[in-house]
Amino acid sequence: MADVAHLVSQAREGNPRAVARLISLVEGAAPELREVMATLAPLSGSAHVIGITGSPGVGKSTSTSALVTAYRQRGKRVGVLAVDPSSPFSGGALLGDRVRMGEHASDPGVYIRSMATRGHLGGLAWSAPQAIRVLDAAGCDVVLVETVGVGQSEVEIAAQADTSVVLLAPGMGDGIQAAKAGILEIGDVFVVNKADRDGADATARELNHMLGLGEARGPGDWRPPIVKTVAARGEGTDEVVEALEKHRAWMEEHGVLAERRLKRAAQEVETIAVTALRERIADLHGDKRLGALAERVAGGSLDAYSAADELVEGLTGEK
Ligand SMILES: Nc1nc2c(ncn2[C@@H]2O[C@H](COP(=O)(O)OP(=O)(O)OP(=O)(O)O)[C@@H](O)[C@H]2O)c(=O)[nH]1
Ligand SMILES: [Mg+2]
Repeated sequence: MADVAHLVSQAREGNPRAVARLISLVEGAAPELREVMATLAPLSGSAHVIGITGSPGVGKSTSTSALVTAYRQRGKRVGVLAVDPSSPFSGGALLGDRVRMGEHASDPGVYIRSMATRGHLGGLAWSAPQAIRVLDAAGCDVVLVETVGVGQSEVEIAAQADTSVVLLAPGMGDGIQAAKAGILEIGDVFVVNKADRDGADATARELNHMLGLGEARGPGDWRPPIVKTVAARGEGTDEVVEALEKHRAWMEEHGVLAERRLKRAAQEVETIAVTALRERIADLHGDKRLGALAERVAGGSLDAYSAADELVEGLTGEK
């Protein structure tokens, strides 16, 4: 068994191996998981969690890397979590990310970690928040969560983040795609990357138009800004950081940050509880209680609903 208290204090001192070890423990649902989470609970909550999402190849990793540079210049410690819902591989950085994040590999103020969620019990909803909490407790001021994918995984990531950045690029038919996938609703900040290519202005205009078509905003409501970037050259990155800081300030001013985190906590507790219940229910085959109830239902002395109620009570009443 790992010495959790020792690992946590090392992680808070900035030891990258301790951080990596803690993430492995929570990700692999190790026996130490509960102790790790209990130790981290009072230590987390100060990081700004930023989700970065968008279609494959739009420039998420390049933008993430540029953001890391910008935040490091501002003296912030940064955690990066690259989540790939389609990959069964975890641990090291993905090959492409390793290349694009390479310049940060030796920076002690940056932690980079990739995470696969396929085949994970509870998937993204279960594993990402716990890894985020490790990075937060380890003293990261900013945690960038990059996720590739469409639809559900993007929406799930948005639910984990304080601020969601949606990336688009010109000439990918992204505008229409975004509207379809419900991405317009999750974006707090929109970035049109690859602005060195033709069509960036048109994409930004189209997006602006679509955002404007949404329901009327009241005074004090957040109007998601659209920032054009050339992430490959770091152009526009300062404006993105500015938009992110503004969004955080706006959330704090309007109580939205607390609201989002409360919602997230409720969802996390629910996911863990449902997973635990599902595990117990999956264990029921051959369970004596089920057998006895089944006999009564088959014999007509008990209806199936009452039997199910009894069974659920039996499952939740014990520890
Ligand atoms: N022209 C141009 N190319 C860019 C820019 N930013 C990124 N690219 C290139 O676009 C390609 C994809 O960039 P990535 O950062 O890997 O994109 P991604 O969204 O992380 O890709 P996946 O993780 O595979 O979904 C790479 O070849 C980048 O060099 C940009 O601003 N302009
Ligand atoms: Mg990437």
